[in-house]
Amino acid sequence: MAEATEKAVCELLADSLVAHGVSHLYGLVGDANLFMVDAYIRAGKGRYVACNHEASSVLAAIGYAQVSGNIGVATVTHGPALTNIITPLVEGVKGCIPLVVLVGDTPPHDLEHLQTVDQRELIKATGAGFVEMRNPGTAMEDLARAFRLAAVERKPVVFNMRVDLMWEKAPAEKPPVRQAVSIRAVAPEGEMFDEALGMIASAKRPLVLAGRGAIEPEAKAAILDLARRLEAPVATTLKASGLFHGEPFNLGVFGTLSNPVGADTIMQSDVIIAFGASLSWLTTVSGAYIKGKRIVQIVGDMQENARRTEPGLVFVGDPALTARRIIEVLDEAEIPGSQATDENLRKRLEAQAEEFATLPTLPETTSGTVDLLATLRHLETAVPKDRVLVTDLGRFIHTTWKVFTTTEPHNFVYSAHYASIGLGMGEAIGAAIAGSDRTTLLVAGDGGFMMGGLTELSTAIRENLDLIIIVCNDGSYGAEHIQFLRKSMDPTTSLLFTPDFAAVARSMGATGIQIRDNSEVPVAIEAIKHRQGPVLIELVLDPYKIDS
Ligand SMILES: Cc1ncc(C[n+]2csc(CCOP(=O)(O)OP(=O)(O)O)c2C)c(N)n1
Repeated sequence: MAEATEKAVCELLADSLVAHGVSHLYGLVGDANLFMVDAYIRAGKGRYVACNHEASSVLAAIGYAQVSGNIGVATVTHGPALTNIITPLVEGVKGCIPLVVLVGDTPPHDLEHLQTVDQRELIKATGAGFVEMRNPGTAMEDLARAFRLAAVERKPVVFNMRVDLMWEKAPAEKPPVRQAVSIRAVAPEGEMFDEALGMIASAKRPLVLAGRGAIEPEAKAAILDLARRLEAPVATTLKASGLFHGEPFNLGVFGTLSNPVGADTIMQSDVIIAFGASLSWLTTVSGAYIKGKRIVQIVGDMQENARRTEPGLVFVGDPALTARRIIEVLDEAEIPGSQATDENLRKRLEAQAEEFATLPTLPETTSGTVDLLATLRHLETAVPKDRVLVTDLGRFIHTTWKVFTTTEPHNFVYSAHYASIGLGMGEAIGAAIAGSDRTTLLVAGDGGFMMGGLTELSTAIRENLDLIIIVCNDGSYGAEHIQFLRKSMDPTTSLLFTPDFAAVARSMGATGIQIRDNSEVPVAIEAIKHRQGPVLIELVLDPYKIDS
C-alpha cells in the first residue's frame, strides 16, 4: 500500500520538471541523469533535445532563455560532463541568464570512482548557484529552490544529484513549485530624485536610452511616452536592439555600433536618461558618449551592475513606474517639450535609412573570395526581417550586427558575455527552438564554427530547425591574424585548415552552398529562400582584406 504512493527519485524529478512547466530539456545522458531524462520523455509533457556535447546543451538552454524570456533547463551527468560545461556556465553568469542545470554526482562512498571531482568547488568558481539534492524526501523541494533561485537572482543554478539516490524511493506527492516572489521596485523619490527631475526638465537636447533591463512591454510603452513628452530621440543598447523598431526618432544602437546620424545626435545631447542599461564601456564608447553630459540612470535592481564611472545620478527603480512619474512631474510643472525631435532630425534619419536600403554592387576582390560586407548585404535580402539573430565571436561580428538588424530584443541573442568563440551554434539551437515561429540566423567565423558549430550541425539537422548558418571563412583566426600583420610578422600561426563547410553540411543532410565568387551569391539567395531545414552558406574570404 505504502509502495503504491512512492516513486523513485529519478521519476519524482521528472514530475517536478513537468510541474515547473519545462517544455524543453537540453542534455546529454550518462549514469546519473539517464533515468530522469527517460522519465521526463515518457511523461510526454515536454521535449528532450539531445546534444552532442554537454557545453552545447547548456548553451542551447541559454539561447532558449534569451529568446523565450523563460528559465532555460539543461541536464548533464557527473565528472567530465560537468567540467565540460564550465565555459557556458560562466557565459550564463556574466549574461545574467536564468538557468537550471541538473547535474549528476558520483556516490560519496565510492572513493575510487574515476569521475569524481569536487563539483561544488568547480561550480563556485563560475559564479553559478549550487543547490544540493539533500535526500530522496527533499528532492522535489530542493529542485523547486533551484528554480526559484534562478528566477530571483537571474543566474544559472546547478542542481547537484547524487547518482546513488536516483532509485531511492520517496512519497509521490504533488511536486512543490515555489513561485518566484513578485519583486517590483518603485519609482524613486526624495531629494536626489528631485535633482534628477530638475536636470531632465531643463534639458535642451535630452536623449532616452533603454537597455535589456527595460524591454518588457510596460516599460517600453512608458519610456516611449516619456520620450514623446520630452520630444527626445530614443536609442537602445546593443542587447536591447530592436526595442524601438519603427519609431520615427529611433537612433538605433547607442554605442560602438551607432550609425552616423545616431552618433552625431548622441554627441549633441546634454542629458541622457538611461533605463535598464548598465552603461558598459561598449555602450559609452569608453566614456566618450557620456563625457560632459548629465546622466540619470534608472536600473531595475542592483544586479544591473551600474558600471559607469562618470558623475551622475543612479536610481534603483522600476523603469515603467519611474518613466510615468517623470511624465507626471513634467506635466504638473507644465514644462514644454525640448523640440530635440525636430524636422531636421527626422529628415536626416530618413535620408540615412534610404541610403542603408540601397544595395551595394558586389565588388571584385581576390580571386576565389568575396567581399564580406557586400555579400552579407545581398544575403540579407533573402532572410526574413523578424529573424532571430545569433552571432559567434570574431572580426565579422560588427559588420554582421550592422547588416542583420533585429525587430525586437528577444530576437537578438548575444553569445559573447565571456568573449568566448564557439558558443554560437549551441545557443542557436535553443534560440531556433524557442523562436520556432520565425527563422534563426547564425553567423560564425571558421574558427568558432570548427570549435562549436560542426559538433552540433547534426543536432540542428535532426531537429529540422529553420536555421540559416553563415560561416565567414577567412581561413584564419582573424583577431590573431591581424595582430601578426600589425607587427609585420608572418601570420602562419593564425591560419586554419578548414574543410569545405558547405560540402560537409550536404554530406550530413543539410543544404550547403559555398560562395567563392560573386556569381554564386544569387544561388545562395535562392537556397535561403527555398530552404527546408538547416542551410549553411559558406563565404570564402580573403583574410588580408577584412575590416573588423
Ligand atoms: C574559447 C576562446 N579561445 C580563443 C579565443 C581567442 N580568439 C578571439 S577571436 C579569435 C578568432 C576567431 O576566429 P574565427 O571564428 O575564424 O573568426 P574571425 O575573427 O576569423 O572572423 C580567437 C581565437 C577566444 N576568444 N575564446
